[in-house]
Amino acid sequence: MKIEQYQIDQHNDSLFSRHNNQYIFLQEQLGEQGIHAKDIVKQLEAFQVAIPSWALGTGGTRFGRFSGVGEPRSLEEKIEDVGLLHALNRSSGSISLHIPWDIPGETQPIIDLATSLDLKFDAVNSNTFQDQKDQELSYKYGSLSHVDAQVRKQAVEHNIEVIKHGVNLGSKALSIWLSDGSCFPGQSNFVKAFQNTLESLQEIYAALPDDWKVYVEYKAYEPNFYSTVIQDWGSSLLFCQKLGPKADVLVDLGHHLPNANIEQIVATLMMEGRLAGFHFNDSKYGDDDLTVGAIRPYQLFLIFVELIEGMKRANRASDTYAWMIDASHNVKDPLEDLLQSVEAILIAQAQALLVDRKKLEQARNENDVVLAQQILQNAFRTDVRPLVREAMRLSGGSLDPIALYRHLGVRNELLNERGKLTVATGL
Ligand code: RM4
Ligand code: MN
Ligand code: MN
Repeated sequence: MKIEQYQIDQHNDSLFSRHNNQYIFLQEQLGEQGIHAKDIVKQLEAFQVAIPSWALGTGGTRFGRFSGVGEPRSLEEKIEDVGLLHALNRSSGSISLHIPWDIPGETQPIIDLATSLDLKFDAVNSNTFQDQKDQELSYKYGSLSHVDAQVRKQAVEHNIEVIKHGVNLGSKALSIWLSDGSCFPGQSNFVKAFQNTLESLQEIYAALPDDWKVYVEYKAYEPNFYSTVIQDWGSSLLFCQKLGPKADVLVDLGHHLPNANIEQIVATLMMEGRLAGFHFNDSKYGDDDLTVGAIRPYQLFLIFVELIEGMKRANRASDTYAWMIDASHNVKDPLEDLLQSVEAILIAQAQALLVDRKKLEQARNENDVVLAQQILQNAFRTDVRPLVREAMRLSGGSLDPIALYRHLGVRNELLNERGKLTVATGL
């Protein structure tokens, strides 16, 4: 299924006058504070968030999986789904593949399909957290950190294979998340596990093309529950520093211990120029992979305050970082969920762009704690949705993506095309 531009335009026509009133009102209000709504809209228009191929279907939990309907059955259908999202919001212009879940058959038709939908290929992800059919050695006790050099070799070769797939598609980065670690005290030698991992990563690093990067993702726990080899941003940064300038730290919002100050982590990584980008999601307890902004929108806003500050300081454009959603859906339609996530990211960004940096710095220097808090909360409490809608409208997207998705009966169409019991994920 494809959404045609005239369908978007027609729907927008019916919503325009209401939207425009709201937008003009906000533009005036912001103008009084010396903020140009149009500048913010421009920045929102430019912001693109990659969609992970594994989030296009229902994920499930370790207790079960309740299948959605009309889920994509192939890589082609996954790309088509991202095409639907991008047509609706014009902010989801790339797809991130997970190998071997998404091994492309013939490359050119895949590239042609993506190009026809205005999509690019984001970072490619390797997978050594599962054993694949016909795989010689098992990753039950680890992969890049394994005590057996043969297992490490197999895992390194897999990563190099993933780079090759990425090169063929035009990706520019390999994203590595290691599940390696231990479940019980005594099981693993921390130092040896680190050193084995470093050696393995060095071999992978050596296989990166010149214009490629490797993103090193950390995670505090799960599926290992006592220790994780790359447990936190510090370990990840340490690996990256030892590897070289092509390695940067990837922050997944759900990969911290409870109540970690993620915005401070972001500030520090950006100060060091070692932030690769993000896996956006939200969580109440752990790696819940919930819709972005569903639980802690203020935290998301504070993260964007640091991101914007850091990008300005480094004089780097937003498209030089890797922005991706990493979510899993159990009870929502995955496409609706992803639309909500992208919107939440743009809202947080728009709010953060409202922060008066000069005044904030002055309040800090004068130890005016009350004013500093007020400056942030004034921005956070502004309803910036008209700015986000305007950005989507101007770039050819929908003023209300979820309403249009429902109005067009997209899921029902997909059900008719693909059937009821389809499975998109490799988990
Ligand atoms: C992990 C991690 C990785 C993702 C897998 C599926 O928890 O977030 O980024 O590739 O899940
Ligand atoms: Mn992740
Ligand atoms: Mn995760």
